[in-house]
Amino acid sequence: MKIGLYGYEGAGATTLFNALTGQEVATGFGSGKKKTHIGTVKVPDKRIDRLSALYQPKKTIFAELVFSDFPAAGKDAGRGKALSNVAEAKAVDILALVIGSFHGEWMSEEPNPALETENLLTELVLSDLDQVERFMERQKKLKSSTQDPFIQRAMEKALPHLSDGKSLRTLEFTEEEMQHIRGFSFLSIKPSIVAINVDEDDYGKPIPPEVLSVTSAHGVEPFLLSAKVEEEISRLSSEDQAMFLDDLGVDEPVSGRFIRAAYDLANLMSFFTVGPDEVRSWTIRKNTKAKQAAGTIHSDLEKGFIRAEVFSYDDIIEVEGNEAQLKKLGKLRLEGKEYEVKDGDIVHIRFNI
Ligand SMILES: Nc1nc2c(ncn2[C@@H]2O[C@H](COP(=O)(O)OP(=O)(O)OP(=O)(O)O)[C@@H](O)[C@H]2O)c(=O)[nH]1
Ligand SMILES: [Mg+2]
Repeated sequence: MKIGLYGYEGAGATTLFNALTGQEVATGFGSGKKKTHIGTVKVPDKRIDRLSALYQPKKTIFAELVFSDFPAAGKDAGRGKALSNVAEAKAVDILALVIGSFHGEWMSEEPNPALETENLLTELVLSDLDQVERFMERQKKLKSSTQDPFIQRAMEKALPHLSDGKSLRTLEFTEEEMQHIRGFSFLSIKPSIVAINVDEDDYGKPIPPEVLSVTSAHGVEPFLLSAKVEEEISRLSSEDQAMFLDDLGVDEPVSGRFIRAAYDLANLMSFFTVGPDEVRSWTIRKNTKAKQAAGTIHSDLEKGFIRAEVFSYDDIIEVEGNEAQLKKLGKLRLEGKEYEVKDGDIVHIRFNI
């Protein structure tokens, strides 16, 4: 899974990227000009630690998230021109929009997070609008028999919606329309988190209602943080971290909270594979069927899928890792390809290729 960070110059995107990934990329207003920074983060999961203690495998592998910190959006670039590296942004699963809501020494004005959020979300809308308009232009030149009716209908709905400045997240598409327009990778339909980057003193205060009205109008999830403190905390030893977090009134560093928010938002969950060689977690969307879930492990497992042997994390913990005991209790199930894998399932795929 990939998460992309966008923000206007000096909003704190790179500072947040450092806090999330533990990297030490240089920060400072205007420092992020061209290059996208990439960092990988293990998805923390206490269940993997427990399973690893039970199975004592040679290797323990956590699911990973890849963060991309895109070059900052230019405030003076003009409407519809602020975003950079749009093709890269289209390739991520989730967007995180970083909004500068703190008082930096270089700032001449009071921060206006509601306006900044609206402006940045509008850039996503304008990028999509541009693409839809260009599509419509091309369509005009084609004979009607060559047009895909699902795409055509979806685009006709999307055009006035985007022209009104609204995000595609808030437009209803049929399942077929959705499938057919997936290839356009529209930005204003991607699950998105708006990270409101506040001063340390404002940590723990509620998000201003005028910001909430913008995020709800665009169908995105607000998330409060203080990037600079988070970056400092991420560099501390774990004992010092605990002390600092306690002072701030939060119970865990930003990365865990942020990753959970992203998981919830994008409807993600984890399943596990266990054994003497490897205990490992995998990320899939909720409601994924066993056969497709097998495909995240290896395409051969999907192609040659026969059955999945499944038991739950809670059950194996209950019998302290004794699979034979689990079998006796009838808690080891055989599931077919249509089975929807659940969060915390431990899965062994039987396949033949
Ligand atoms: N006081 C304060 N300063 C912050 C906060 N977050 C970021 N900064 C500072 O703001 C400056 C800009 O931060 P960056 O993370 O580089 O901002 P950016 O969004 O990546 O913007 P570009 O540098 O233009 O790419 C740095 O000097 C940070 O230390 C914060 O929460 N509070
Ligand atoms: Mg930057």
